[in-house]
Amino acid sequence: MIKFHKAGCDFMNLISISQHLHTEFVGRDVEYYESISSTNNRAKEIAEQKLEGTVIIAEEQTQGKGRLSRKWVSPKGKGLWFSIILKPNLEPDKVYKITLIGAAAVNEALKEMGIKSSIKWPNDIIIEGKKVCGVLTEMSCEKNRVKYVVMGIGINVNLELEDFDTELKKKATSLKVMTGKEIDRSRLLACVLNHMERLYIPFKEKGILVDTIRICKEESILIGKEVRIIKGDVERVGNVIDIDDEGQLVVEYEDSQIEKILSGEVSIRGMEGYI
Ligand code: BT5
Repeated sequence: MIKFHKAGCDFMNLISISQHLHTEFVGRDVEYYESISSTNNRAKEIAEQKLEGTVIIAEEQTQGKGRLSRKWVSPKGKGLWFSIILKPNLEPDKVYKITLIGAAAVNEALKEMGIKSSIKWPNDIIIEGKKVCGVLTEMSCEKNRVKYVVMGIGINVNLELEDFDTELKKKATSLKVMTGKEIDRSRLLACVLNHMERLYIPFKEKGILVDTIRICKEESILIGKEVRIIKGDVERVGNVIDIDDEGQLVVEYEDSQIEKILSGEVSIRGMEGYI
């Protein structure tokens, strides 16, 4: 059973979501909007009153956001713009691991739907060098414990290239553009939620992240590549040699120094263009 709070109506189809959803708690309470500023913001407003696994989803976001207050383009009826409320018993400095669970879940869901993609640690899903999905994890904490985490996921499902401005066209794409086919958003949503819960439960219950890390490594677009790491004003070039068991990116610099990087601390660009 899914509890569906619906304002307005569109083809985001409850029956189709239910048919494909196999979760215990993720996506069992869904708040749906035709238009909203940002599903992450709405999720944060209601997180304390809601059960873990509640999903906020919108056809359109007028102020969709990325990390560091960047803008996330979220046009109407073409994407999956949603947020999941989570309540892990966790220290705030471990929350970065939840972003990796989100990225791994999306990658697995795309694979299940026959679409080959890669993970650009920590929060992007890439197809042929272009971004089709981003994950934004936000949290509220008290006394060094997490009160709630909001995991926001944006997937460019049926967007056309014209939905992106000239700058974004160079680095963003959609599943429809890449596959030439319209994708069933309801099925893809259910698929992401299924994988998300499968990967999240062992982490929540026992801190186990093995499957998530395996997926992030196997599907990594960064391991073995030379990258530029930007931290504030400082930029360094290094080689990505691994993602460790804690989900940190392991980078070796030209002077053989090795650094482990936590998600959220850095921006990474490929040597040529974006990836
Ligand atoms: C992200 O940030 O990739 C996280 C995006 C999270 C979006 C979801 S949608 C549901 C939920 N509610 C929200 O308000 N947000 C979350 P970041 O790594 O900082 O990447 C942001 C950058 O990606 C922007 O600066 C643009 O360059 C680019 N970008 C913007 N919109 C895009 C899109 N639709 N597809 C691909 N790239 C985009």
